[in-house]
Amino acid sequence: MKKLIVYGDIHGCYDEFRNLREKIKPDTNDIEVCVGDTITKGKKSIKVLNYLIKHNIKSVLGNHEDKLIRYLLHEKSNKKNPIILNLDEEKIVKELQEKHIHFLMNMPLFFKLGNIIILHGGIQNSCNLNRLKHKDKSKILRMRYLDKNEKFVMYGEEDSKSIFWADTYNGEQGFIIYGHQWFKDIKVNKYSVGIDTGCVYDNKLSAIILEDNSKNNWRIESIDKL
Ligand SMILES: [Mn+2]
Repeated sequence: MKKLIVYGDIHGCYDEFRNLREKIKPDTNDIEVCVGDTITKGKKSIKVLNYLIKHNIKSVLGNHEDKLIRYLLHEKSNKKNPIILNLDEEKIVKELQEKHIHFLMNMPLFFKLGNIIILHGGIQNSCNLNRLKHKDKSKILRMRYLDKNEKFVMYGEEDSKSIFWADTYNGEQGFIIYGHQWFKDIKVNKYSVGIDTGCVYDNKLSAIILEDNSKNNWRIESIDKL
């Protein structure tokens, strides 16, 4: 039986990622995908990229990969780069080889397998993945909270009336597996599962394993932060 294995935000936590994958023991015909934010914050971002490339593990785009890609694209122009990197990001950019850049630049915004969708942040009910508007990309990468009119709330501007996107998602685009917002334990809703369990914030790294690509038959494996 073929499995779909989706890993939560790795954020450079290479050792935990390897341990988690060795615990799951994927078969050669299983499909493995990351929810994005594979790099930055943790100490071993380049090692994570090397491992993903070597083992043919895919990833959708996260906001942290997106930032580095936008930085690299600006560097090619003659104008002053508007993207400001922190020290960790600067170090990563210096160590990036051609194969890493190719891997990052080819990360899709979402990955669809039947009725299952893997994306980094979240989605509004008004959004159609087959007809994306200009601003949808940035929102899909960064979505956490919506206001009472289901409009995007900027990071840090949420209040007691804000609604986490997955708590109001109607399932119309499919069953969504996502990361970006971390929880102590995975967040399960009727039409979604959030699998970022904050490894880089000293909690744990989790993966969801779906048998036969079915949203009705899944389990979680986790590894605590070392
Ligand atoms: Mn993120």
